[in-house]
Amino acid sequence: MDCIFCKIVNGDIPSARVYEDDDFIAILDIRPVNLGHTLLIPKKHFRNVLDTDVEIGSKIYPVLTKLCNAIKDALNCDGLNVIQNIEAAGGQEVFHSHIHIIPRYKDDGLRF
Ligand code: DGP
Repeated sequence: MDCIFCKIVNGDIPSARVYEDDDFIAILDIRPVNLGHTLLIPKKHFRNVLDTDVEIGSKIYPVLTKLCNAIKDALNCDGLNVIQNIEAAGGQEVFHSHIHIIPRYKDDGLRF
């Protein structure tokens, strides 16, 4: 399958990997909207939350909690956004499920 995130998961394309377990990787976004913008990516190929299987879905929240706390501690940010863009109309460009974790800083001016 010609999927850029499958290639990143498999190590065929380099990435700045900040987390890995049996089911997920987290990498730094190549087009960060803020310092520390991270993508949480299931290793298994899904399109987005609409077709994520129950087993992987049930594992996402604990990983998100771990990553959000680690990012907040490492960067001393004031808050975060956790976002999934779903389908082209929702802004999805890469059709392998992923969750954006975006550190937020007081008065950083970002609007979503
Ligand atoms: P979305 O619009 O939600 O599908 O976001 C896709 C994100 O993936 C976008 O913020 C840029 C990022 N991205 C695309 N290609 C690559 C890549 O090759 N490496 C990394 N690290 N990020 C990528």
